[in-house]
Amino acid sequence: MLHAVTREVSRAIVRCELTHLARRPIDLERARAQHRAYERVLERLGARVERLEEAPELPDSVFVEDTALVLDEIALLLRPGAPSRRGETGGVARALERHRAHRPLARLEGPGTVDGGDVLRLGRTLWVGRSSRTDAAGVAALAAAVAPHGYRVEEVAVGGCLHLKSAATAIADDMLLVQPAWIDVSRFGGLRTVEVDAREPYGANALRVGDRLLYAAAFPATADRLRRLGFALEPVELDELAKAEGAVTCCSLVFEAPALDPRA
Ligand code: CIR
Repeated sequence: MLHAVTREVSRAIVRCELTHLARRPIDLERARAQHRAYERVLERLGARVERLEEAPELPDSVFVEDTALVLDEIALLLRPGAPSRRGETGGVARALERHRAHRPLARLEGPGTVDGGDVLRLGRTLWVGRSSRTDAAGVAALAAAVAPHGYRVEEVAVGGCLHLKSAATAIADDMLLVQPAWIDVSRFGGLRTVEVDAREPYGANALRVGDRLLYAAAFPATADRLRRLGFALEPVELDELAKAEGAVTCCSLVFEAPALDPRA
């Protein structure tokens, strides 16, 4: 079955990390309501949502994507690039532990760093962004961890945005939604690409669940472009979390695994 791990928005989100945005007030209740609506969309699409409890001292802990990489064969706890975020992995580890029978849980050891927002999976290839959060040692450690499971790592330089997945996400098995200002799109070789509308520079982040795309309502022109290409969109409002530099993929870890035994 499809699982989605999420985490309640921390009351400390007002102290979140910011790299490319100026700080603006974040309305905690509004952020939480939008986050719940996002979870409901995941549920409607068939996911069993497991929301981890709030971490009041970890401002960015709602962005669970950055803490782990969950593949069919292995789950890997990552080492986020921002020191303020390293404590987030503990809670996520406990959630993933429960799926341990299905796949081993490993940990990316330092000194390298990788944020999950920099890891874009397409089949057996992991495209990994070299960003302000993910360094060369992290990419090498990640490549070594996944190689025995048949995954190849390809590095992509990222500039001007936080993560690779701010600039490119998969919208089909062989197609990416991209923001060419922040990555060299030719790096993706034979893959087909759809560009964001120029008025919507942050519009390249979509979360693919089955045959649908969770997509922020803030980007209507790009949404129209995707619909005209035949994509079925599930609009989500995430503008409060966008002030914390979060987008749709950041707020969940979505993976297939057997249903958990309710007695476990
Ligand atoms: C951070 O700077 O780490 C958070 N404020 C935003 C993280 C967003 N995560 C993601 O795109 N995967």
